[in-house]
Amino acid sequence: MSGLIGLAACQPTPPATPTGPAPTGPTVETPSTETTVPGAPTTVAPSTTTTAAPTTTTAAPTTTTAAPTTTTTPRTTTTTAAPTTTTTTPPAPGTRAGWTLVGGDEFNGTSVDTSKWKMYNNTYGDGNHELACLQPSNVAESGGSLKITSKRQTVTCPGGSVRNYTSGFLGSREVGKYFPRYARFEMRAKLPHAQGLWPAFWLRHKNGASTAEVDIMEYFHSAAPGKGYATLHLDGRKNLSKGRVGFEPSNATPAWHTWAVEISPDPNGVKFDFFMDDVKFHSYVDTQHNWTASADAASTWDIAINQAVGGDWIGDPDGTLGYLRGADRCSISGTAPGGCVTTGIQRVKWADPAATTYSIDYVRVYTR
Ligand SMILES: [Ca+2]
Repeated sequence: MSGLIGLAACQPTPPATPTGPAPTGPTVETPSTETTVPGAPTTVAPSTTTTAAPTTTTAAPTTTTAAPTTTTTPRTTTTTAAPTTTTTTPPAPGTRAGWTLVGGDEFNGTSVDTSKWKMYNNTYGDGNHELACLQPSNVAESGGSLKITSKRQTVTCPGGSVRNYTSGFLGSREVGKYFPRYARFEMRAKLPHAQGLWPAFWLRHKNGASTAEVDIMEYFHSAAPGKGYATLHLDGRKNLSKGRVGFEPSNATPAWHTWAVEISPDPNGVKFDFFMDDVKFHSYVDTQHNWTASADAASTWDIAINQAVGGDWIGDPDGTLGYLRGADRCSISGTAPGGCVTTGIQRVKWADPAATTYSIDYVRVYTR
């Protein structure tokens, strides 16, 4: 959740986030790497492929030979048995070969587990000029998933700021949940396609996001319709490395995709590998990593899951399509504010809550 704007210029004062700077937005520049995963974004991105076992039934030759006189050869029917079908039992949730599940949330309950997450009630994100008041009431857990729904409604947020939009944010640091430095962080989620909605899954260093931040998935619909970003901000080196990947057409009904980072020791430092649907689309080795010295290896990261509304990097949900008001420029290309390219950008559909909802099936943390 970081970007080009200097932190000093956009430090918010979130009541619930004493140590971390606000997410500071994306970049809309050409990313350092971009991976096209087969099938995306112009076709449905790869999902689980199930190959049905072939069922081969060879029709029996039916031979009836009339006897020359009164004897009839018995009717013979031969059926070749279908190949034996091997039924593979799906692995238990969270089972991953070579890894041990050490944390996360399946979100299969009926309310958010407040021993794992703090639901913000503030205007965290002011540093990016985001527009929403973040409220627990915009977060729900039901039907096997967590749902963060952004709404167009006017509320007075704690602190007195009146906002015309609401949304949700879950953080683990406020409840003391930190995770190992070297781990795999994975989410399965559906992302809404709309200008002004900015779903994200990211890690903040225990000493704050200004020390280190790992953006596992950010979706800037208006800047890169149908594509997700992974970005590193380490030791104050903003946008140190990033990659993006197409996950589905930007006018599609949102489908489930997995997003993950694997952080591992490397002979030259610390390695970050980013995956979408288990396809690696970005990798970077940080040879400096001063940030590793200032937190215990067993508890380096927190987890943040949120959906921002509006601001510098995603455009206003009800504003000019393709225009980033905060940055006063077009999100894709063109001449701001009225001549921006809008190809692939969808208008938010407030009347349909499903179209403004970021759904998360699970978050899992593994170590080797
Ligand atoms: Ca689930």
